[in-house]
Amino acid sequence: MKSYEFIEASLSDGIALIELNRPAQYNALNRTMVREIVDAVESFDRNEEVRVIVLTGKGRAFSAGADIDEMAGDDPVRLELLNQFADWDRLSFIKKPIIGAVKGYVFGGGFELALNCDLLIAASGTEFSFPEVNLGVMPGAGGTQRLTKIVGRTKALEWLWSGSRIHAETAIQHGLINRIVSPELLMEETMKMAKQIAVQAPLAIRLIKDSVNKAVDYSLYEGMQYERKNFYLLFASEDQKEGMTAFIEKRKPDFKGR
Ligand code: CO8
Repeated sequence: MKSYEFIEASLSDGIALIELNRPAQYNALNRTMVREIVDAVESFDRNEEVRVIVLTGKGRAFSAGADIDEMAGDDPVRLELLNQFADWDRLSFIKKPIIGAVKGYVFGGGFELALNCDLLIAASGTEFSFPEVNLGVMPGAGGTQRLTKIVGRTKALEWLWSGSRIHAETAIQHGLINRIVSPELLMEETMKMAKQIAVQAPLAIRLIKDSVNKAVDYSLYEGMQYERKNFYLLFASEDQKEGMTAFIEKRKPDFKGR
């Protein structure tokens, strides 16, 4: 397994684990760290052994956001030339499921990273916030867009303008997260969910993600046409034959991802 400076990556039983590893700074995201996260996610996405990717943070927080020390001296020309968001954009092309296991602070860029996960499990006590407004700026890695698409314009504006902390209980009411669990059980419950997905037919899991993501941007008609093509495509897979044969033969299917 490749080693990184600011994250740890490991793989066990088809489940890849990426841990943000800058706990003394609450996993504040510097640019190298973001590049490492994207590199690890992409290599797991290409690795045939991997069925699900889990993203979490070491220490007390998921992430307190972008590294303020690193960006405090930035100017627009430097930002344009750096083109740092090109790294973030690559996360939108990941085909496999990403489950975020979050706790403590999920702030700013850390919140944006969480919004790039497909499913989120939060430890009780987790707080989400876009505090950029307190620093005289705003989210830049998709926060205004992704948050609005999930919670709607009214709540998004309230949260983004106030910079206030949103508790896990509020986050779940607004569909931001899937589950709240006690902090001690965060990884156990996350792995349980990851395993449930990992045993399903990988191509079906992949094309479901692809189709659901299209629902966010497409009209209903375009989305339905897109879904249909993916449905037809799965009938070209060995796993469709295996899944339906296993049902008829009253046994468990053994999916291969082909
Ligand atoms: N950047 C850099 N260092 C940080 C950050 C951060 N975002 N957050 C915490 N740290 C560091 C502190 O400087 C401190 O370091 P040191 O011990 O060397 O002084 C250490 O982590 C511990 O922090 P605190 O002493 O402040 O700990 P507290 O428990 O008192 O407070 C908080 C914890 C509430 C999380 C507090 O640290 C805080 O408010 N942090 C800043 C949160 C914030 O404003 N985040 C938004 C940043 S802007 C952003 O994310 C823009 C996204 C743009 C695109 C994404 C590109 C990556």
